Amino acid sequence: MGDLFPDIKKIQYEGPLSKNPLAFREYDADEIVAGKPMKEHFRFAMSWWHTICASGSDMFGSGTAIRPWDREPHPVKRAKLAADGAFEFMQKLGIEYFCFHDRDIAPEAPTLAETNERLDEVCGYVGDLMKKTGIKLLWGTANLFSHPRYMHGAATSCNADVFAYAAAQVKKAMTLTRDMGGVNYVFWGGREGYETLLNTNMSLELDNLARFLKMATEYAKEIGFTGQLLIEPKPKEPTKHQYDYDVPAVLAFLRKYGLENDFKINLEANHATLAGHTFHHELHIARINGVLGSIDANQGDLFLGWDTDNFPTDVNAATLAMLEVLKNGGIAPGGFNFDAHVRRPSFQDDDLFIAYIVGMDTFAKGLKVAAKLLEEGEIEEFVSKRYASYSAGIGKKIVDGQVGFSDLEAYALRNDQPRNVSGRQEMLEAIVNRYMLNP
Ligand code: XLS
Ligand code: NI
Ligand code: NI
Repeated sequence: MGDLFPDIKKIQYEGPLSKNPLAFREYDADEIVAGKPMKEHFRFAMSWWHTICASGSDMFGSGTAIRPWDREPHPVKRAKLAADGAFEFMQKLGIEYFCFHDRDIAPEAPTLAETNERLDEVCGYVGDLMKKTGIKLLWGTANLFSHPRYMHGAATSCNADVFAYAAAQVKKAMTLTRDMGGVNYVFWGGREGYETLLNTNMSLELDNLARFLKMATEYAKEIGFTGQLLIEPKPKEPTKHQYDYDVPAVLAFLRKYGLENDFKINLEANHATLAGHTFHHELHIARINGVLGSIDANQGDLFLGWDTDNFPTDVNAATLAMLEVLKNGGIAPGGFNFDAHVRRPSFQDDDLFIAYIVGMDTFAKGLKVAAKLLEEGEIEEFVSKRYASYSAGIGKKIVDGQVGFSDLEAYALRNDQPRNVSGRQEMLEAIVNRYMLNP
């Protein structure tokens, strides 16, 4: 283990009553819950951009955090030192995966060829650290949104030269992801959307986005990259309207262009809330459509209304999310990537550790509560009773396709006072609370 965070020791599990901010209270990596160790349920990952690169800068001011590697002026040396820091950080937290954008790991150089050389050098270095530590790559991706060339979008740019540049960037990022043994590759359409329809040919932009993704699937096959391809929905920010708005929009897009067998979905909690949904809702839709691929674990500040990417601390939301993950039979080969950054005033290095600990603890608690809820089955039993009318009589005939409108009219004329019973929402919420508060 390195010594860029000399004051932090390996984080230990100390049990729910520990007052030590640098200890786990709920996450005990090897504890068996619902048949497997906690760490296998989650496959927690560190986000390179928010953890290693983020400085706390915002629209109104420059960064507040200076990390140990920021003092190194040479860009490639700094990138390698940052990689040392990243692996020390993950080892101390017991995190076994990471995720990165091409531009997080090595900064852009004056030309594409030089940038690629830099990437090769730093990724080679990271690859050695992976071998040494056993830490793995959950997913790679390409940053197609920060550089000014992407002002009009990448695959949906009005400028075909930019489309080509974006393709070159994804080609390189996917090749590196394969070389580093990555098990997923993510497409978040950073600027794939529009600001005003007055200057936008939406029909061409969407066709081009599909062409781009099709080429990506072909290239993956060509190079033998067998990882899962993921699309990450987000409704807005940075553009006013992003095409991959939410799970239903992505599903409709994939089906329209015949791409539905090639992609699954990487769901981020804060993107769900930006779209006006709960995280639970988006996870549920993805699961029942068989496309729940991976998770970007974070939480939005609902009073601010943008992608605040807070660390997740809401145990109730985590419990509902874990219900979906368990019902999905797990999330592998996906995982839980902390797409979250510390608040601007939380600028000290130990804040990074504390933030990851609370995120991991929140999901660990959610997992335990969800596992218990499913084991006892009170909610499942309620739901199955609620729909019992479809298991016999007229309901069964509807489900089996044995009746049409005329049969149903005849039935309704005979039974013209349907009787309903309560949906019991408050009772069900109380049940969730009972499991959450009395383990
Ligand atoms: C930004 C996205 C981004 C993706 C990866 O809002 O969440 O971080 O996860 O490009
Ligand atoms: Ni994300
Ligand atoms: Ni986000």
